[in-house]
Amino acid sequence: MRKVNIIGEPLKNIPWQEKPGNCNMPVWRYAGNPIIRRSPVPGVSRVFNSAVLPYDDGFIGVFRGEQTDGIPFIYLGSSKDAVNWDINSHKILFTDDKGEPFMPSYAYDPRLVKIDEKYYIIWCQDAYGAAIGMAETTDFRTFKRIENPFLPFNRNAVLFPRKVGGRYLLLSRPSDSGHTPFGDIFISESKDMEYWGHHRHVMGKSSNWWENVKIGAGAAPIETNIGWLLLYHGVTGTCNGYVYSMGAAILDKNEPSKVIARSRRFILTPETEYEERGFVPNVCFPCAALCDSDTGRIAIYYGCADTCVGLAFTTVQELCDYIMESSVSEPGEREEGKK
Ligand code: BMA
Repeated sequence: MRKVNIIGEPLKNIPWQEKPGNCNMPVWRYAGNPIIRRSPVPGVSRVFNSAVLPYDDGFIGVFRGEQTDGIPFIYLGSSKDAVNWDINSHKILFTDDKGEPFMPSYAYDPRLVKIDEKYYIIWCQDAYGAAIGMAETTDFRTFKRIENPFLPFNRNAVLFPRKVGGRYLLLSRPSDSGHTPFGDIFISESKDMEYWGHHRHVMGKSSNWWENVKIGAGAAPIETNIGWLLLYHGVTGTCNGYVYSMGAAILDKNEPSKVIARSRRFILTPETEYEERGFVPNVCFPCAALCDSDTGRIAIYYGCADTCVGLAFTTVQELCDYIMESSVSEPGEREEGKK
């Protein structure tokens, strides 16, 4: 198999555990999971689909917190080791560009991406229907909302960590206002992070049974020498409801609407008690990944059963080998995605 490297910064203090000898999957769980359990702060009953990044000499994160009135918001958290987290008991105060409070009525499934010296939070909120919200910060003290990129209905948006061809890139998943029984991943471009266009189809639900209902982008794509490594969720339907597994694909480096390879098999599926049992059973929902370019290690953060946060590990080589071994292309995937 071809040698695969992460293109990016080293991260010496990435959390890590070696793969257990009895594991035959490319992704393995942290033995101390879940890393965030129920009711971590007063007023919040569950923290799950959440995103983290290195910051100063430790880590910072944005956490989906389900308040005790059932409404989700985004909370800030920090950690020295990316495993043990202190989560603020106040939700993040978003402002408009004059510094006045500008809060959505709810906010969930945040992603966190650093581009140059700015950090962007991207989430789902109400804007006359389920839509994508966005804010920027440089210091994690003030959080300025920027224009919502799209009309409703849309969810699961995540930025690429750098411009490609001089444009910011955003993956998203057009949806409906409910539990969306369909959904493909699209990519859009912007010169200024305000006006978005050149929308292209990246990939859709597939003929693989574990992802035959809908898919949605998870972590910010990871740059490698062979393309962008995308972690996403794939959903199937059962007589007891949806099951969310994790999938992975490699997108073309310069034209990421083209899929180079896509794993036919899931990389992680609900198996443990904290993934199979909770507020919504059978959900593994990735929202972030830390990576170390020196060792190729990747630490994946994922929501478990809409109840808690799990951590899992892989290496870029092992995951890309797994993707390429079983790669399938659905019709049109290798194309630009323009009609
Ligand atoms: C999706 C989103 C996620 C959630 C998942 C499973 O539609 O709302 O936040 O984890 O459903 O309930």
